Amino acid sequence: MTKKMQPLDPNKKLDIEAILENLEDYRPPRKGWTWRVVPEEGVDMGPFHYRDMAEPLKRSIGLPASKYFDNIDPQPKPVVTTEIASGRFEDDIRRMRMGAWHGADHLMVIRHTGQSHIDGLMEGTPEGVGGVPITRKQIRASRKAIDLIEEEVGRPINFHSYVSGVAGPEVAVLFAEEGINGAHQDPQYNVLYRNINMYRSFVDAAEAKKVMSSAGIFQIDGAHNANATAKAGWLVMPELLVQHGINCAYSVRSGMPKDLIGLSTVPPNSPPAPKFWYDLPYAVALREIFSDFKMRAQQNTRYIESSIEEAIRTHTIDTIISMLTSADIQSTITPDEGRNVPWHYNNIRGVQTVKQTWAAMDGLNEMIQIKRDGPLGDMVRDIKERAVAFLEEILEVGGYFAAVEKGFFVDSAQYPERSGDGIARQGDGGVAAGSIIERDPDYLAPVCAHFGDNHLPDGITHACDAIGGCTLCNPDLITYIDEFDPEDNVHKRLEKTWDYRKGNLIRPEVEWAGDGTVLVEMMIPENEDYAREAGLEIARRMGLEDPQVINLMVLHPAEGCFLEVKGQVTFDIDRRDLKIPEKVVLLSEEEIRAAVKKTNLTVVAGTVGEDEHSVGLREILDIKHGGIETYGVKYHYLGTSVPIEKMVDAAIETGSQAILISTIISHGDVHRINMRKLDELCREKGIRDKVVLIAGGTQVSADMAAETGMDATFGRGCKGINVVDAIVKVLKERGVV
Ligand code: Z98
Repeated sequence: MTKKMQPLDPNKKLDIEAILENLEDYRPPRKGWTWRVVPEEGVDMGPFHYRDMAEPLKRSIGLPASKYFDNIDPQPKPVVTTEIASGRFEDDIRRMRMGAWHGADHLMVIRHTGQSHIDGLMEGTPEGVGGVPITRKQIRASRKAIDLIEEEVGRPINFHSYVSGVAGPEVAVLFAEEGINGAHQDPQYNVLYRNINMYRSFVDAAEAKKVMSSAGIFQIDGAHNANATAKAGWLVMPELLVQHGINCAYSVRSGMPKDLIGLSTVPPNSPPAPKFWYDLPYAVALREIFSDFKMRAQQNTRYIESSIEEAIRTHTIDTIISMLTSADIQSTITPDEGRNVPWHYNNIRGVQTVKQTWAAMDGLNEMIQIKRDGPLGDMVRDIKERAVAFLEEILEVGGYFAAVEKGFFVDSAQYPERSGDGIARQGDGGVAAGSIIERDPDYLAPVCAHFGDNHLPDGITHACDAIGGCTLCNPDLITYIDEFDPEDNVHKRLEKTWDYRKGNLIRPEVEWAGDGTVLVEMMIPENEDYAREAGLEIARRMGLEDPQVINLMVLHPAEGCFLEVKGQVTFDIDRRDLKIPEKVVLLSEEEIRAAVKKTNLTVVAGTVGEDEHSVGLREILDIKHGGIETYGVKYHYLGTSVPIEKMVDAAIETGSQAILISTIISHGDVHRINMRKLDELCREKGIRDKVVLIAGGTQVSADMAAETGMDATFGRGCKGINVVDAIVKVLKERGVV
C-alpha cells in the first residue's frame, strides 16, 4: 500500500530524502493525460472577464504586474510545458515545483545523456558521464514529487518523457507502469537522428505506441527535429507535413486513439526574416490537414544561440501564431537552451512568456480573423501541394524506407528542390540492424497491450490471465530494483548537497544544488576581442571560478559590447550570520485612502540645512511616480535649504498633520542634528503630539527614528506609499483615525 505523504508546506523546501523513502511501495494515483478545464462562460478574475482562459490555480505566482490587479494569475487555455533538463532528477523536482507555481502543467523531462543511446533499461539512478538516465527509481521519485506538487497548486500535472532508442518499447512499458502522462514517440526520429535501424525502429514503434495507448499516454511526434537540424530549417515545411503525416497514420494503425496523438509543430522561421509570411501559412496548412489531431506548439529553437531576449521575443511571436491557430499545448523551451544546461529561473521565464502573451491576447480571435483568401490561401495551398508531391515521390521510389535510403529527409532545400544534403540511412545498417525476428504462426505472449498477432489460449480474452496478471494490470508484480552502485547513486549525490538543502549554508544555484553559478552582466567600452578578454579577467578578479562569456552583443564595433559572464563562487554564506530586517507590512491602499480622506491629510515638506537636492523629496511628493499625492495627501513644498524653524511654523500655519524633512548631503552628522532639532522644536512649541515627523535621505536609515525622535525615517528605495503608510500608522496609534 502506498503510504500517503503529508501535503507540502508552501513555506518549506521539498524534502527529497523523504520522497525517496519507501519508493518500492509507491504507486501513481492516476494515469493518463489531463487537459485544462476551460469554462465555456469564461473566467472572472479580479477586475477582468476572460473569454478563453482556463480555471486558475489554487496556489501560484502571477506575472510581476499582477500585484496591480489583485494578484490574479490568469491561466492560458492550452497546457503549458516546461522542459526540465538539468540531468539530475533530485534537482529537477525542485525545478518542477517552481515551474508548477508559475503555471506549468506539463513537465517534460529530457535527460541530457541522450536517452536513445542506451540500448536497455537501467536500474537505480546512476549519473554516469552525462546525467541520470531514464530509470524506474528516478521516474517514481519524480512522479511522487509531482503528485504532491499538483496537490499543492491544485491542478493535475502531466509528467512527460521520451520513448526513443532501441529500448523504446521497454521504456514505454516502464512509463505505463509508473504513471507517465505524455511522451515523444516517433520512429523517424530514431532513424534520422539516432541512426537506429529503420525496420527495427518502426517495429518497436508499433509496440511502444500500443503500450502508450493502453495507459492513456499522450504522444508527441518528432517532426520538428527536421526544422531544428536542417541547414535552412525554414525551407523544410513540406517535409514537416510529410513526417507528421507518416507518424499520425502509423500511430492510428498501431491502435492509438487520435486524441492521444499530438503533432510537434514549430513555426519554422525566425526574425529577422519576415516570419509570419512563412509561419502563418505553414501553421494554417497544418491545422487544416491534421484537424483530427492535437497540436503541441513549441517555439523555434533552430536559430536560438545566446541572447535570452532574442529567444523570448521569438517565443512571444510564436505564441501569437499558436493562439491564431489554436494550439492545444504550448511548449516552452528555456531561453538559455542555446548556451548552457537550462537554468531554473529560465524555465520560469519561458512559462511567463506564454502566460503574458496568452492573457494579453485573450478574446483576440473574436475580434480579428485570419484572412483566408489572398496570399495566405495561395501559400497554404502551395505548401500542401508540395507535401503531397513529396509523398507521391516516396511511393514512386518504392516507399518510405527506400526514400530514407535516398536521403529524402532533412534536405535543406524546399521540396521539390533538393540540396542533396539530406540524412541517408541504409536499410541493413544502423544500430540493431538485423535484429528483427519474425513471429511464429502460433506466436503467443501472455501480456497486455502487446501489438500484433497473438494466439491466446482458448477461453482467455485478457492476455495476462494466462499467467496470473501482468505488471500493467497489477503493479504489485513490478520488480523494483534499487541502486547497484555504492558510489554513483542519488544518496551519495544528496549527501554532498545536504548543507545547502537542509543545513545552514547558502550558495547560488542555477543547474544543480550547490553549483555556485552566478551570471554577471557588464558593458565593456572596447571592441569585441578586448571586451571578451576583459570580461573574463574582471570575473576572475571578482573571485569567480571558471568564468565563461556566454553572450556577447556588440553595441558598436569600437564603442563597446554588452557581456554576460558566468562563473562559480566558491564560498558559502551561513544563514545564521544573516540579519533579516523586520518586514514592514503596509496598510492596504483602501485603508490608507480612507484615512487620508477622513483627516484631510496635509503635510509640509522641504529639504533642510544647506541642501539644494530636492529630486528625491519631490518624487516622494508628486503624483507622477507614486508620491503621497497619489493617495490624496495635500502638501506644501517649502523648497530647499529650509531652516527647521520655518518648517515647524509652516506646519502650524497650514494646520498640517505631518512634517517631512529631507537631507541628502550630510557633513558632520548634520542629518541627525536636524532631525533631533525638529523633534525638540515641536516639543518646545507644544505640538509634538499633533504632528508626525518623518525624515529621509540617502544617509538616513530606518533605525535612526528612535535615536533622533522622529516617528519614521527612510533611506534609499523609499516610495510615497511608505511615507503615507507611516503617517497613517502614527495617526492610528494616536487614535486620530
Ligand atoms: C522537444 N525540445 O521536442 P533522446 N524522441 C523525439 C524527440 O524529439 C526527442 C527525443 C526522443 C525538444 C526536445 N527532442 C528534443 C521525437 C528530443 C529524446 O535521443 O532520447 O535524448 O531524445 O520538446
